[in-house]
Order: sequence, then structure tokens, then C-alpha cells
Amino acid sequence: GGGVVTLGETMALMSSDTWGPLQHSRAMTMGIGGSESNVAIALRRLGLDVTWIGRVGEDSLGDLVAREISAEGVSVRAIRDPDAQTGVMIKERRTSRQTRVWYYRSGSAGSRLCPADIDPVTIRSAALLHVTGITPALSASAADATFTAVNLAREAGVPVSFDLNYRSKLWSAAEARAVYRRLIPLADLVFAGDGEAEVALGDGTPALGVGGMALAHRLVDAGAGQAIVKLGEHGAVAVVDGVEYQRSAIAVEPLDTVGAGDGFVAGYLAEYLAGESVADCLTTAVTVGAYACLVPGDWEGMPRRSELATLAATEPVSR
Ligand code: KDG
Repeated sequence: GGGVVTLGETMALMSSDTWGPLQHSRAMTMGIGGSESNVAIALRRLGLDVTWIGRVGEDSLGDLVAREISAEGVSVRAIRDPDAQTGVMIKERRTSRQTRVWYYRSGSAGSRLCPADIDPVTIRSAALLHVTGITPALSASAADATFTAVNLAREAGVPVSFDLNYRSKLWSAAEARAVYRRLIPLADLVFAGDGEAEVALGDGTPALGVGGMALAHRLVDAGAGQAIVKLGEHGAVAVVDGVEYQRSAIAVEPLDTVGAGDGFVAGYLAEYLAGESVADCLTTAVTVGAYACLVPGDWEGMPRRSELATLAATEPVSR
């Protein structure tokens, strides 16, 4: 069979070159970003075959998105939408310690993803399908496309990975919860931050406050095949076949945590698909996540397999 298949919206990503309010940014760096393509690129760098499916405009930013992802060696199925523009995301480095994300994506080409964009042959021949909770938040048709892909995968016995990836600027917790509750039982692997798990499991307010391991058990109770709860600087926990796993984070001073969750997922999936132990899945997950934190871009810092062992290097220069 083929490699990993993922789908979603990737946007042009403009980042301030300096710290401070966006209005004072005199220069921006243009790149791309999207959770699923971040995962795709990270997986590719770890040596897997990956396909990314998404919709972009017939515009220069659409060219940018398609070109950058394919330049990383990911197989790109970019549907060009003649009636909508490629979405844009702006990263404001408000202070050296706080990044703010602004979306200019409503009605974007990426949000118009629909079931007809999902090629059944591609899904059925995949080694794994990875989706996130961002895609169903974009539009009704993008939600349909997500469920279409997931159902095709399940019917063909292709494992499904689902990262909740809650984005409060895209939908309410109640809207997200309703979709999460439908997707979680369809997924073999469910990834969630602890706050995201609470969105999925709780009744909103107040937060459950039960701790990562209890949340992982509750995700399994909600139908997840295996549940992995990301705890940021506190590492991660997992419940697999009823067994509890815990992994501490690699201590780093983060420059930009956007993309860390995607790196974590890619690290976990790479080892999972190689048949490695849950402990090894978690180790590579936290390592790739840490790498992503140490570089300003969302995905540029994702490591190659040969770099995994060198994160802890104590010498700042290797010659
Ligand atoms: O996980 C990082 C992503 O959030 C970022 O790259 C952009 O996909 C994105 C989004 O919708 O926020």
C-alpha cells in the first residue's frame, strides 16, 4: 500500500520579522502553514511516503502552497479553486514571549474542500489516514470531506489518526464537541492537548481538571482506539490497550511553539507505522515536538531521522 495520506487547509503564512505589535512590523517573511501539511512534511523528513490533499486558489499564493509542500517531497493533490483565494494566516510576534495568530481564511479556497476532492483510490491504498479537527471547522463541505475520507479509510481497513486541534477562532467549543464525539469513535489513534480533551469530553465550564491520564482513559471510553494526550512542557501520556504510558518532555527554551503539536503527532505516527513500542512512539514524538519549538517557522525546523539523536547535544557547534 501507499504511505500516509492527510488532508486539510494550508495557508500562506506571513510572520513579523521583529517583535512588537503588527502595525509596527515593517517587514514580513512569507511562507506557508497548515497543521496537516506540517505533519506531512515532518513525516516525510522522517522517511515516510506522504500525500497531502487540499484546495488552493488559482493565485500566486496557491502556487506557493503547492510548491513548498511538494518541494519537501510530499506528493501534493492540490485542487485549484477558480472561485476563491488561498487563505492567509498572520503570525504577530507581539512580544518575545507571546505569538498571536490572525486568520484571513473565511471563504478561502482551502475551506471549500468537499467530498469530491477526496480520491477514494488514494485513501484506500494508504498506510494511514491523518485528519485534524481544523478541517471540519472550516465549512460544512470540508466537514463532509473529512468524514468521507475517514469512512473510506475505515471501510478499507486503513488506520485513522485524528488530532483534535481545537481552534477557538474557527468554532465554538460546543460545535467542536459535537464533531469530536463523532470522529473519536472512528479513529484508531486520537491525539489531544489536555485542554482539547476537555473540550471534547466536558460540558464546557468549568474545566474537568482531572489530569492527562484520566483524560486519556476518557478518550478511550469515548471510542478512541488509543489515546495520546499532549501536555506541552510536561510531556505526554497515552493509554494503549488498557496500559498507561507516560513520557516527560525534552526541556527546551521554546522560540515558537506553533507546530510543536504537529511535530509530536508526526514523530508518534512514524514509529507507530514502523511497529515500534508505545514508549518509542512517545520518545520520537516529544523529540520532534521539541525541535519544532526551537525554530520560528511552523514546520521548517522538523528534523530528519538522522537528527533525532542530536537534539540533546551540549556543544552548540558541531563540526
Ligand atoms: O498546528 C499549527 C497550525 O495551527 C498552523 O500551522 C496553522 O493549520 C493551521 C491553523 O489552522 O491554525
